[in-house]
Amino acid sequence: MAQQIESRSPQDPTDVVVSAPAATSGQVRAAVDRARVASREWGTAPAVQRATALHAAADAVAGAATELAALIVREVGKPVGESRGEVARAVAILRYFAQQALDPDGETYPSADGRALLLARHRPRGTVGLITPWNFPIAIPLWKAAPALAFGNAVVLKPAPDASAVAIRLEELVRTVLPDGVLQVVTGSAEAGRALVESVDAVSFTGSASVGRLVAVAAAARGIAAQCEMGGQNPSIVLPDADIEQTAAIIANAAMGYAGQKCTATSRVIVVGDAAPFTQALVAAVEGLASGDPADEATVVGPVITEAARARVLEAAEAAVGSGGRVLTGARSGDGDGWFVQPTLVDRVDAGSPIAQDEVFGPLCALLPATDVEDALRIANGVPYGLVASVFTRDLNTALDLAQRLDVGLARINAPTSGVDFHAPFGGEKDSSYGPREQGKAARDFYTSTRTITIAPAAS
Ligand code: UN1
Repeated sequence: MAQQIESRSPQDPTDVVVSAPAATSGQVRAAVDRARVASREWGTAPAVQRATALHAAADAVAGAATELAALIVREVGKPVGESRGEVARAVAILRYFAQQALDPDGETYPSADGRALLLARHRPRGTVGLITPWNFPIAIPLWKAAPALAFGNAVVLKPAPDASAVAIRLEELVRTVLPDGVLQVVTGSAEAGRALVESVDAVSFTGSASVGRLVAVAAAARGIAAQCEMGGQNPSIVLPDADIEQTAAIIANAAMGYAGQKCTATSRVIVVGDAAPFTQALVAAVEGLASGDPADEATVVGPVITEAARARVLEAAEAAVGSGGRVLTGARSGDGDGWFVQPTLVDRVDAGSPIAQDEVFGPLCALLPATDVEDALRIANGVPYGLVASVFTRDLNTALDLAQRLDVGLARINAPTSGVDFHAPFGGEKDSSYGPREQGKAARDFYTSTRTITIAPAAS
């Protein structure tokens, strides 16, 4: 019998949201073959046709916004306000890349003899494989698929098993407005992912650093382009002149919103100088966050995705305590039958300890003291990841200096680490990312290759 994948609601694990057969390698290859056939026409169709189709896809998603938000709440436990925001973001992404399909598709250059026409044109790569995580079940598939499609590629999407239902519904919605085979979803887990990397023309991945590395290596072995967005261990640096209440509120949300399950979540708060007043404000802000049923309008912190994820958060907190850390709040399971865990703050931890180095991917944040700005910078950069960092200060010179010297892809001054702008480049340094940036105008660099064309006059 074919293996099944099953996606359960994290707030009510008895609720099986979808159960579907896991795609075999053969089925994945068949989907890629179909996509390849479809890509020929799609890639050579007038750009305006692709733009129109992507606008129609945006309409289809917008038309189902309420239903999709409810499905996101149910399947991955994202609080309803954030789920609605994610669907709205997905619609905006589709419209943004629909327009980009009509942007200039290359550049001209002066030719050697001054008479010939020398130009470089962007062309699709062919069929792109997308491997996406469960935590942004519609925005991430679309911020990869929309540019891929806009620039003339066909797409085969393999979502994380825990987000299969949202991906299946997305495919149903956009299938009606796109040519056959241009966007296909294959549900499955590692075998399907491997088969995809083994058969597509380029692969874009978001997920853990360990799997991302495997994807990059497998892609390199085949000589195809890869783009991997992996983890983060994101710091927020709080300088003594920062507004304590406002900063505490922003960091509490960035660390604990959606139970910290974002690669952009704040995992370390580095406080320069006397940490006591800020620590007190942060504990109060975290304890003030509404947690519980993600379908409740007020909820900011819902459950974590699985039982194993909850165990990982509790174990990380315990390990921190074992090495001298102090729990300021949380470190316990939450109420209810789902995978709830209380937002957890720990201080007195060593900057080199696992809680301050690894990506736990849950509502867990470490407070670290720093003697001065240089010390804070050293701690902030002293991890294997480099996705995003925040600095809270009114001192423009220090802000500018840190924005230069933080080893990250996104530096944010007086703004949360989480919440990215789809129209600007996104990606990190070190173990956080591999390959070209996603989103904004940068997306084209990955989803296209260029052909340099010389047209010289024939002898008359
Ligand atoms: C956001 O913070 O708005 O998987 C997006 C992730 C990131 C996306 C974060 N790639 O969490």
